Amino acid sequence: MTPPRAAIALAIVFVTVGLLRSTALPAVGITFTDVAASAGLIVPSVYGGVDRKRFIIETNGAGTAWIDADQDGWLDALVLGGTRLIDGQRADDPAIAAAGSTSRLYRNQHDGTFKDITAASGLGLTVWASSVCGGDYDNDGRLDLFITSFGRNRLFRALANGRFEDVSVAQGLPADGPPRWGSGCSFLDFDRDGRLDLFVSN
Ligand SMILES: [Ca+2]
Ligand SMILES: [Ca+2]
Ligand SMILES: [Ca+2]
Repeated sequence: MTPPRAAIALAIVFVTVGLLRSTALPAVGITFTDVAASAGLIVPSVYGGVDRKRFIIETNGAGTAWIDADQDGWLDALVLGGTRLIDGQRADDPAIAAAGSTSRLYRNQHDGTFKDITAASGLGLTVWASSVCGGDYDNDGRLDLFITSFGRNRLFRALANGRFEDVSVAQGLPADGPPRWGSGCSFLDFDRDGRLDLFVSN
């Protein structure tokens, strides 16, 4: 169906105004500097083969999140990671997990640097992690985390001691069956009952 002339004219006006606005914006004078090394955020993330990637899952990489994991008012960094396949096979290489390559949680030390607290946090997963979303699903005032992966997803409840506990099974989330590829996720109170619900895309 051909769009009416009035609609085309209106679209041209919007595009023109948009172009004028985009060219008229003043320079903000902000530059970004890579401070990862001085901040202590330089551990490489493993995600699939180094020289060759055979499957789509190896090519995507994983997400990160700024969360105040220890509730001290300073944002901490959660960097998700993946793993690697045995050469020529579809099985995960156990050497990756054995070498301690995991998702990592870094505590903000209030001076521009971060300390790796993965081991104490309970978030040291060696899986094909994909994305993370945060929400206080049990209304205890502490931000809980949901991490999606290829294989199965996990719900982590924040404990008072700064650790996160995997409560996926206890909360009725699927823990077996054929593997699925959890991609994005979001906590939302879709029925407005005051308790966060969970949306997961696959
Ligand atoms: Ca913090
Ligand atoms: Ca909570
Ligand atoms: Ca709800």
